[in-house]
Amino acid sequence: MDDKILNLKQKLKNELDGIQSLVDLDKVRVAYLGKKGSVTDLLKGMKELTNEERKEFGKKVNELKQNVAKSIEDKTAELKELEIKAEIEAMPQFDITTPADLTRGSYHPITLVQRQCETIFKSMGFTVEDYAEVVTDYECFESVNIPKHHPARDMQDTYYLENGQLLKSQTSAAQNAILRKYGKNLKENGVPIKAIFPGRCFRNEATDATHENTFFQMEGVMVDKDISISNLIYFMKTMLSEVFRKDIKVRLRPGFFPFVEPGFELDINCLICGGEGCPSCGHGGWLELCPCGMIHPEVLREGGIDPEEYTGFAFGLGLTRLAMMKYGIKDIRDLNSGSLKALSQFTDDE
Ligand code: FA5
Repeated sequence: MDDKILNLKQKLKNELDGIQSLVDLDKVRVAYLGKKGSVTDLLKGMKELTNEERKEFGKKVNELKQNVAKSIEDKTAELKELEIKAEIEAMPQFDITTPADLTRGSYHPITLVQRQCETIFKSMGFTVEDYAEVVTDYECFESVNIPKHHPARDMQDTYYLENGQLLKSQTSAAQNAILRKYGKNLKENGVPIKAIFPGRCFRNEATDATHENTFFQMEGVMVDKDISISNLIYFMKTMLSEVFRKDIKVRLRPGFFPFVEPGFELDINCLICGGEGCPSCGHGGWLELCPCGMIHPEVLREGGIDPEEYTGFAFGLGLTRLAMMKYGIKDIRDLNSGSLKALSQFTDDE
């Protein structure tokens, strides 16, 4: 019997020496320690032994079992280490003496302009609000006085989702929520509503140098007693002179939006061509930048605010177009191009 044990030990050693993979090693484990394995097999011969011999032999088989398990364990560790070494060797080699590339990322021009606008409006007491991109028909249209089938909907070719919601086509979609959020403080404590809400908008547009299907707007509202067009013009002027820090020509002309009355279009003289006319301004010399107006009484009422007592203004600044004018970007499509060469050259001038 002792010979059998010795033979098994020697056999196992030889086999382990030749093993190269963990899969093969597991086969050896089963062959020795499994239910029908060689070590378990040794116990079958015990019937012929005397009690005393059986005790002695049982002890030896147990020792052998532990021995085999330990050898397999050691071999497993050895193979795992070899595997890791092979993985490391297969990895691409780095030359640690190469100087580091310290080029830093940069903010997208729209982010830069948005942050500038936020800083300007915050300094004038406005809060900055965030709003969803997927909204309901009520939020985007009905709450701002554009009922179903109103022709003004044709101006915004909207992406509807199968569940009836839609991708926000204008930041005005947040107006009702803002009026409701701050209306209580206005009515109970006399604190004016002053908020801006930048956001991404989506329209099914035929794209050109000034139109994208995905673009940014920044909405702003102010509601209090006795708010008038003069307040609106003051805030628009302040914002533009802070953003551009130079004299720019703007013009205000009548514009129709169902949620303002009266409504205006605020255009900026094209800074790419100086007003001569070019593809960046649709050859008109002026670029529609920031429609605005006095909030329609229906919109105030729908937001829970009494239009007999309060008035307010709203504007919808085209942030993407503002970035174009501020940084001299001729084609709006460059802004969504993802081209680092085109987009990484702008910095914050604050
Ligand atoms: C609106 O979206 C109104 N909600 C704005 C408004 C708010 C009016 C509050 C009155 C009071 P309009 O569709 O004109 O209006 O878009 C506003 C601005 O967003 C435009 O002047 C333009 O600067 C920008 N804009 C509109 N469509 C696009 C587009 N496809 N690509 C890039 N910019 C666009």
